[in-house]
Amino acid sequence: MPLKCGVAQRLESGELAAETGHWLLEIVKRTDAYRFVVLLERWIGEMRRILVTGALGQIGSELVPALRQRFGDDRIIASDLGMVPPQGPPVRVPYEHVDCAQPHQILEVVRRYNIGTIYHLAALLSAVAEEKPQVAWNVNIGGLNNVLQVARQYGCRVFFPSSIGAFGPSTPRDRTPQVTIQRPTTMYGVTKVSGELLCDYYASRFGVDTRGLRLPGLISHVAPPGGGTTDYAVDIFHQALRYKHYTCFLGPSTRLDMMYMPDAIRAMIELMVVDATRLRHRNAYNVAAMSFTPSELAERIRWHIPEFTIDYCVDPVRQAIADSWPCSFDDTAAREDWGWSARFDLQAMTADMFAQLREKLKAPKGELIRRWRGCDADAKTERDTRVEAQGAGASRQAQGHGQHH
Ligand code: NAD
Ligand code: AKB
Repeated sequence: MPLKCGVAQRLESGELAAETGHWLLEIVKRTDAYRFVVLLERWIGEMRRILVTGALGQIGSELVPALRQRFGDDRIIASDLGMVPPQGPPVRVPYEHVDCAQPHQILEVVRRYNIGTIYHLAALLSAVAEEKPQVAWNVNIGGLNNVLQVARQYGCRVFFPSSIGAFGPSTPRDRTPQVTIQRPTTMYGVTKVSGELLCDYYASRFGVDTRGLRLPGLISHVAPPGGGTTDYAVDIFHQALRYKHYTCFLGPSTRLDMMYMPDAIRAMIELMVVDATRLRHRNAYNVAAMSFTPSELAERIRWHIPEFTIDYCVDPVRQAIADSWPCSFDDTAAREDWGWSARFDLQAMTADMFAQLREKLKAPKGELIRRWRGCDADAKTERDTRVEAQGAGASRQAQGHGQHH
């Protein structure tokens, strides 16, 4: 049975007052005993393992190796819908099947591995969520609620990835402030705002250490995106290398906030290790890196592939989603509170994407897939099966919609 944490937080939130009596709480808080509890708890927390849900997705495929590098292989438990653990040489990450819609599965893994921190990535992205709003609600909010319940019970810290999708058409679109109007018009956005609020609620009501980021669209070369509105900014690189041409499903002047994956991964880990007293906003911090339109990205791609061409076949569903999202974030709060600063702008990201993808094209196929997944080839097959099971096949349908016209 793992040692139950969260004593300091439960003291802070007043939850323990009922159990201990207010007079005892006051004595503890006024003496070194309180400081001791906080330090002991931090130490215990650092010893406990880290669970990543939705670990086979675009973010998880890079977050898991980054966490492994920082905290050690055996401290990171990857989980996703796939039943089969990643195979192949070498299996360095423990892997578990965890469907976040099933509370007992989360509970069992948290208990068995003595989990102290959960990076909760499992979700349906914007385009898929619009195709399957009911499933999206169940996974994005039901799953988060289950994770928070277990976190409360076992004193786990929780990372929640919100998104530019948490905003809507009535939000200021340029330099979107940290605190502003949040009236999204998509199911994805509804689940992201609700998720931010739910995490805040668990922090203030039950003392769960929840933290979150509002991530822009992410560009990466390790794993493919999972069915979002910003996926074009990844697809375009692959098509540029293969065909020197891309048909974009968003219009040429659709400006969106974007970020390169290495910056996003660093932001997640930095936020989770910073001293909680520095955080004025928990759920969730705006983080920004770059902002561009498809035609500006195409222009930058021509620096590397001069003959590259782009045309447009707008997908009305994803265009409407993009038109309701911010063009750029104001991330002053993240900079001030925990020293956030992006390292990749459009120029640096484009150069690195081409360097990485060209390197991969040289690699033998098996090696390529292994690197692409960050662990092994079988995981990809497994993920594909699972994505279809989730109804995320709609993602591919949505992705293909614009590209094959
Ligand atoms: P993804 O679609 O690539 O991966 C999500 C993973 O969750 C998949 O591997 C899927 O199998 C898994 N999953 C789905 N339902 C599940 C369930 N019931 N139980 C367990 N696992 C389940 O998504 P991603 O891009 O890696 O995004 C991860 C998180 O970050 C999501 O919450 C997303 O909203 C958020 N986010 C992503 C971006 C981005 O551009 N990628 C931007 C902002 C926020
Ligand atoms: C999506 O487009 O759905 C995601 C996101 C920005 O949240 N990439």
